[in-house]
Amino acid sequence: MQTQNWLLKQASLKPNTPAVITEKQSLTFAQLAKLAAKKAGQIAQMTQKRRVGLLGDNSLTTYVLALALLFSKKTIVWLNFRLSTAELLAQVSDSQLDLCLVTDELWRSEFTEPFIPYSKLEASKAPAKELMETVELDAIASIMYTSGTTGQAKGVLQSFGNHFYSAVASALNLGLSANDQWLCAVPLFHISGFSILMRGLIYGMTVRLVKRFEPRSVETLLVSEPVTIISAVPYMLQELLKQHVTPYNPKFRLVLLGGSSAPKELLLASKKAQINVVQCYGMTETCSQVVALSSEYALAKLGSVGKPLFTTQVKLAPTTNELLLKSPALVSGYLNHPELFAKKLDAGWYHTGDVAHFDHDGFLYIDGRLDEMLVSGGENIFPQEIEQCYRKLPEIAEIIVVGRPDPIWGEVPVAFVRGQKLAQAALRTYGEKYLAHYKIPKEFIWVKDFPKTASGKVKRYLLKGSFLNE
Ligand code: S0N
Ligand code: MG
Ligand code: MG
Repeated sequence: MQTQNWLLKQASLKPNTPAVITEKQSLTFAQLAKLAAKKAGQIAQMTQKRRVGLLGDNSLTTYVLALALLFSKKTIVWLNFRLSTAELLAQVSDSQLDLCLVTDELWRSEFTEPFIPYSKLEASKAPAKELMETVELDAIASIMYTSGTTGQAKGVLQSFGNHFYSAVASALNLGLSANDQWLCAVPLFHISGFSILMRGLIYGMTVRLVKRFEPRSVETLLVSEPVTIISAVPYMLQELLKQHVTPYNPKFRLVLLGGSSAPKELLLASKKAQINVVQCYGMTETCSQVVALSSEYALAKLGSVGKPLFTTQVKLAPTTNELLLKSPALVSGYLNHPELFAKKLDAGWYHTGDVAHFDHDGFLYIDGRLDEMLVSGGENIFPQEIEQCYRKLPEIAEIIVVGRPDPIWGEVPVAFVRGQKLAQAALRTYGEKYLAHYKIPKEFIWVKDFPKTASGKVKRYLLKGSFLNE
């Protein structure tokens, strides 16, 4: 199935409407289409391949490059700039990139081909390339990597159709007005951020883009600009609340809060500050939210993530209570690993790995995970990945990583280790070579032995539970 090119469509319907506003610049849909065509020409001169990597911050250039790729028959491979170079190289290799565009400010001395700084692309004199007239809904628009229990990151294949249905479901849920303006302070390389770009195109809505999340400048924008919605993870809302004094602008409607479970105190504090919060639940594999709690129920159903959006079906697996879902926004697979995705599907029902329950009114509550995943500041962390990395050290005989509750990040990884004692700093330095900063255990705790089951499996819950008595 085809639709018209969303960017060209908005450029013809609303040529003079601001499509994206940054701290320094504002571009209409018509201007954005023209710039995207210019970048598409420059990119075409550098690679024939379908997949192109983007390692960018939330700058206007990243935004334009994303559109150039989307609408010139390329697939964006989004890369997280907080990852280590080793992790990035593994993703570049998995997606077989021969071009990966990097914001100059994020350039690392160890980068060689296929990494190219934005400035080098900009210097190219290639002619503009006409953007595609139509988009195939089944075509892969973007790839985002997620880790898992295997310790190996997998590229999630997000189609245009997945993004389209996701945007439509969000609009049906949150309502949409001609005045809406969505503030994007979440990273474009996560679906929380990229889905805002997609919604902007599909709704013809202005997106206000901020380069990095700085609580003070975001607060200023919420107060003084006609922003109506902001997407946030709990860490961000908490930081915003810390210095919230002036009411947000009168058009402000809501904070769309997702990425992990939200502490009840945070929801109560938001209510007290008269900030409307819509809690939501979604993942990279569902191209953003698939379940959401409308703000009228925010207090009555405190802690619930709400009800499935219009196009989503959910149910619980018998005995495990794992949340299963179906949605047209659910992706069709992982790059190079169809078998890993197939394992998560059962008669079309996707196994989320989240354990959940419904209350008598049909509201959904997430109770935990079936696997060991933890979430730090909106970043998913799989202990197995960290354990595999540290197990390579000859001094470490056994290591188990668990999440410890943290007042700032929600949870942080902490390691229990058996073996020859090493300095905390040396262990951190070792980890930095291989892992993103936020994955490196905040503390290494030396133990003589691990609590184990009769079959020799470590009782992780006991290690996790040890933090509760602190
Ligand atoms: C929270 C963020 C912004 C924090 O980053 P910040 O402040 O820019 O940090 P830096 O200045 O780079 O570094 C300062 C120190 O902090 C450490 N650090 C940074 N991030 C983390 C982290 N996550 N955990 C622990 N530590 C962190 C740095 O290492 C540095 O340390 P020192 O000082 O020691 O050097 C940033 O982490 C961030 O952007 N997080 C959000 C990511 C996100 O968006 N996650 C959501 C992913 N999920 C989804 O996309 C699916 C759900 C979804 O779609 C959704 C989610 C939310 C809202 C809406 C939706 C939707 O459905 O639409
Ligand atoms: Mg910062
Ligand atoms: Mg070892």
